[in-house]
Amino acid sequence: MQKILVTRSSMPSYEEYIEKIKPLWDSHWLTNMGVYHNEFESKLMKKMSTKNISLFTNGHMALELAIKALGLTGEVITTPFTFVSTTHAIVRNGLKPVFCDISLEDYTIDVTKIEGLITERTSAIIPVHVYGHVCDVDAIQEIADKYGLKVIYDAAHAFGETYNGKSIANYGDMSMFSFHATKVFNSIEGGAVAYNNHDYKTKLENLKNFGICSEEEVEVVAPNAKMNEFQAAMGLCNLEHLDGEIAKRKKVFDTYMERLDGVKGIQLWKLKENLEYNYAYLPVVFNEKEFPHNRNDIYEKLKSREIYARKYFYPLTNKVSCYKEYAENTELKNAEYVADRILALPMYADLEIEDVHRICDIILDIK
Ligand code: T4K
Repeated sequence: MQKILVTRSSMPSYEEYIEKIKPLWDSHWLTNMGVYHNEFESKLMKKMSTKNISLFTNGHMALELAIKALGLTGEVITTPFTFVSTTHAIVRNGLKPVFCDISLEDYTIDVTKIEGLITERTSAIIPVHVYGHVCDVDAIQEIADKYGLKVIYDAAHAFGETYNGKSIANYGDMSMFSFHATKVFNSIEGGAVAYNNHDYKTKLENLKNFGICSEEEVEVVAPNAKMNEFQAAMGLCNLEHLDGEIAKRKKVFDTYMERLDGVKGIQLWKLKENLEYNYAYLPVVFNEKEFPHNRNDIYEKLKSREIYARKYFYPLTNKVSCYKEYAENTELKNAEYVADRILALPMYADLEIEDVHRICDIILDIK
C-alpha cells in the first residue's frame, strides 16, 4: 500500500507551470522583484483584501523581518505551542520570548493570561493562528491598545481565511503567511507580510534586500530574503486553484468529523462561528484516560501501516534544547497537556476519502 504522509503539496499541472515559466528564458530576469513577483504581490493584495503585501523567500524570514521593521524591543509575549520558527524569529531579533499558556478549546494563546505577563519591557504580542484556528483577535487588540503594544500574527497556517467577514490579513499591525510546500497554498518556499500601514513598505523592501536603500546606500544590516520568479510563478499558478483545493480539503475534514466527532476521549476542534476556515490541519487530542490508546500508540499504530501522522506541535518550543533556559515555566499547563496528546492526522486536498476511513478504522480499532 502507498505511504500516506501528513500532507502533500498542492501543485498545478506540469504543463501549466512550464507554460508560466517559459518567458523567463526570454527575459533572463530570475529574481530581485521581477515581473511575476510584482504580479503575485498585487494578486495577493486583492485575494487577501489588504492594502500592503511584501513577499519573502519563506515565512520565517517574513516574520523575522516584520519584527525588525516594527522595531520591537525587550520582551515579546508569545505562545510555545507552535513551530519553532515563531520563537526563533523573536530570539534572532535579540528579544526575549515570554511564553503564555494556550486555550484548551482551540490551542491559540489564552487571552486571559496575557496581561499578567506584561512588564515595562514588553513591546509586542506575537500570537499564532495555529492550524488556522483564529486567535481571539478582539481581546488581543484590546490588550495591545491598553498597554501600547504592537501585534504581529504568525498566520503561517491561516492563508485564505476570513473572520467576522474580514480577511485574516487585516488583524493586528502585521500578519505573516507561509507559502511553504506543506501549506494550504504554496509558492514552493515563500512567505508574505500583510499590513495596513503603508509606512512600513519601504522598510520591509529594504530589509529583505540586504538593507540596501539606493545604489550607493545601505541603511541597515539585513539578510537576503527575496522571493524569486520561479517561486512567484508557482504561487500564481496555485492561486488559480486555491478555492478548489480548499473545497477538497473540506470534504476530507468533514469525513474525519463524521467518523471521530463525539468519540469518548477524542477531542476535535469545532469550527469557530464566523470563521471561513481553510482546512489546513486535522489535529486530534487523545485523552489516554478516556480513550484506549494514547497519542504515541496511535502514532505508532498508523506508522506500522505506512501512515505518517505528525506530532505537531510537540515538544513545546520552550522545551527544545536551544531554549532550555525557558524550559521551566510552570504556567504552561494547558500547552503541556495538549502538546503531549496531540496528533496531526494526514490532511491534504488529494487525500482519498477511503483512506480517511482507513485511518479512522485504525484509530478506532475497527478491523
Ligand atoms: N510559523 C509557523 C507556525 C509554522 O508552522 C511555520 C512553518 C513557520 C512559521 C515558518 O514558515 P516557513 O519558513 O516554513 O515558510 C514543515 C514545514 O517545513 C514548515 O514550513 C511548517 N511550518 C511546519 C509545520 O512543517 P517539517 O520539518 O515537519 O517538514 P517535513 O519535511 O517533515 O514535511 C512534512 C510533510 O510534508 C512530509 O511528510 C510530506 C509533505 N511534503 C513535504 C515537502 C518538503 C510535501 O508534500 N512536499 C514537500 O515538498 O516542517
